[in-house]
Formats: sequence, C-alpha cells, structure tokens
Amino acid sequence: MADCIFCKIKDQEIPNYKVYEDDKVYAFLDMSQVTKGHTLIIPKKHVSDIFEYDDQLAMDLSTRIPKIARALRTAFPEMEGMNIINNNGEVAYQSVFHSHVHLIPRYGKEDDFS
Ligand code: DGP
Repeated sequence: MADCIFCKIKDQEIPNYKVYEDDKVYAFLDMSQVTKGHTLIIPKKHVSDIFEYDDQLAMDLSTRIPKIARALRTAFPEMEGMNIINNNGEVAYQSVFHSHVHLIPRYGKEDDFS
C-alpha cells in the first residue's frame, strides 16, 4: 500500500533492523524499544487490523510468533519472559494501521515496562 510506513519497511524503502523474514511475514525492531529486543511482526500482505484477517493469513502470522519469540530468547538469554500484544483500532492504541504484533521481552520486575 502506497503510503503505509510498514509496507515501506518490509520493502526496505525505510531503514530498519530486520529480525526475521519469509514469504509471508516480516519482523523488525520497534523504533521505540519498550525493552531491549522489542520486535514487531507484520504480515507482508497489507491489512489494517485483525478484522481484515482471513484464516490463512491468521495461520501465517500466528505460526511465526513462537518461532520468532524463541529466536529473541536465544539472542537475549537474560530474558525471563515476554509480552505479546496486538492493538486494533485507535481506541485500542493502534497508531500504525498495518496490522502488527508486538513481542516485548521481559527482563524481570525492574525492567522499564509496566
Ligand atoms: P501500535 O501503537 O500498536 O500501532 O504500535 C506501533 C509501533 O510502531 C510503535 O511502537 C512504534 C513503531 N513504529 C512506528 N513507526 C516506525 C518506524 O518507522 N520504524 C520502526 N522500526 N518502528 C516504528
């Protein structure tokens, strides 16, 4: 989609730190690192939010989440847990309207995210 910032990221038109890519999804570091390793996973197909997913796209995205979560834990072995968040709609604090899932590593009760 022409004016979508995340479409531009997955097409390498905007600099980003790639975490993972295959034919269906793209994952990259969030520019606002809530905690170290905060990653966004997006479907390559542009959909605005969860309400536009069909079953196949839901499968494509959801099956990648544990794989990327494990890769982050390998990269950051001090990680103790992870929050997985998906905001849908302005009222739910979605700010970029290309659907994405946040993977937010947790490093203990003293990390900077609550
Ligand atoms: P949300 O509020 O759920 O829509 O989260 C959008 C996230 O996208 C937010 O944490 C910041 C991130 N973000 C926005 N623009 C860019 C960008 O140009 N590059 C990167 N890496 N992240 C971005």
